[in-house]
Amino acid sequence: MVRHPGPRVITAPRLVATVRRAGLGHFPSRLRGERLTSQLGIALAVAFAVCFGTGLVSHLIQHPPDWFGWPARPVWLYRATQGLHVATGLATVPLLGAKLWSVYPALFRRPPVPDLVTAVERAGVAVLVAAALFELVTGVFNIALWYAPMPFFFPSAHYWTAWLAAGALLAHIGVKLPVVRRSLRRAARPTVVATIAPGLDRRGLLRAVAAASGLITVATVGQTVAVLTPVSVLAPRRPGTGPQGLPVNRTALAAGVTAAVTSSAYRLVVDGPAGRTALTLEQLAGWPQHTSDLPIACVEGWSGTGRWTGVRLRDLVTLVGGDPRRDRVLVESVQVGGRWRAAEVPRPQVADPLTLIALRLRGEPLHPDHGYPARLIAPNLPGVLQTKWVGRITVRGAS
Ligand SMILES: Nc1nc2c(c(=O)[nH]1)N[C@H]1C(S)=C(S)[C@@H](COP(=O)(O)O)O[C@H]1N2
Ligand SMILES: [Mo]
Repeated sequence: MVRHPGPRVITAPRLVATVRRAGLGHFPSRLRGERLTSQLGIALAVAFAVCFGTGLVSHLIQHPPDWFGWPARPVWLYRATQGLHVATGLATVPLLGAKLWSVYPALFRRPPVPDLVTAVERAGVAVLVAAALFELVTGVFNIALWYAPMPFFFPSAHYWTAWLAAGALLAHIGVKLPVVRRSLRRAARPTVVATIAPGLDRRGLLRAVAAASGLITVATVGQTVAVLTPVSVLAPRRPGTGPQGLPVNRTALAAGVTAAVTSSAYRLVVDGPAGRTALTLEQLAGWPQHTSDLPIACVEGWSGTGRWTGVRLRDLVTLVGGDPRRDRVLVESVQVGGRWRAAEVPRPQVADPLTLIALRLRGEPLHPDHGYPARLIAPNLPGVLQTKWVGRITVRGAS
């Protein structure tokens, strides 16, 4: 018969001796242990997997390889995946902090590197920690639109470091799986420390970490979940704020387009297999107008729905002899230079009746910062592909 071990009573001298033997003199917390580290590790692995998967989706939509297709419906899918990406990333901050706290005394173990295998494993952990911190910090900088501390192109650095973190994480899980299994199988053995006033226990710590993650989520997720907007005090961008009730990342002033879009010489040039046409605003407004309720969902995690009215993109494609179901369509801004001045619209979105070259938002002409006089709005696309201040549409036969 297996006897359940009773509570282990540790008297003061014994505790001191144990601590000395373990070389943990400066790290007296009783909370640390394999079980705590394992539980935090599992939570982190789940959060990381969700964050990695949703981030990968966002990357693939923006840089689609041949095998990748992204549907136009449901219209809110990208809003959900990217909201989740940013929310899980932010919720990970306290988890990662607690995990690092739970294991950092190992850095002071003597001898520091007992053997080659341990050395390799530690190097992997160092890569994992550095990559994870890099992802969190750069992600937060990007949400804050603070690019000064990032002397690199954020999306590329964030993307490639994610692969580094994923590889290091898989290796780490491979190494630690037996420890995790062992520590979770064994029933927690209650430890009573006679001389130290009982403070926070392991469960309490886990609850505190969960509460911190929850608090961060509630304080930020209102940037995309409208009902939580009032309590999301840390959300940098919120639906309902900004001109015509939608946030703005790049203003017309910042993009340097004001003169071009207010000029009477403005034309929307549509170029396709059957030739080229240049439409005035009046001509565009004379076309059949359609209305779509669609969100702008930024890679930064914020999103908001607008009621957009304008001309169907597929009608313009047909106008110049293109096939909306097969051709490739490039939508360009009048902007000179700038990262997001042009985007190729994925095929499902080109053909979708909801996809518009929008002229109006909530019944009014577009605000200059929302892309006056015309912008692309399409279902289930990242904001970066929803080109504002559109000046040219190019339709190329499917290659
Ligand atoms: N021409 C142009 N279009 C652009 C951008 C830009 O910098 N230039 N920014 C994009 C980004 S990152 C987002 S999230 C959406 C935001 O649209 P909004 O400002 O109308 O909310 O516009 C997109 N369209
Ligand atoms: Mo964006």
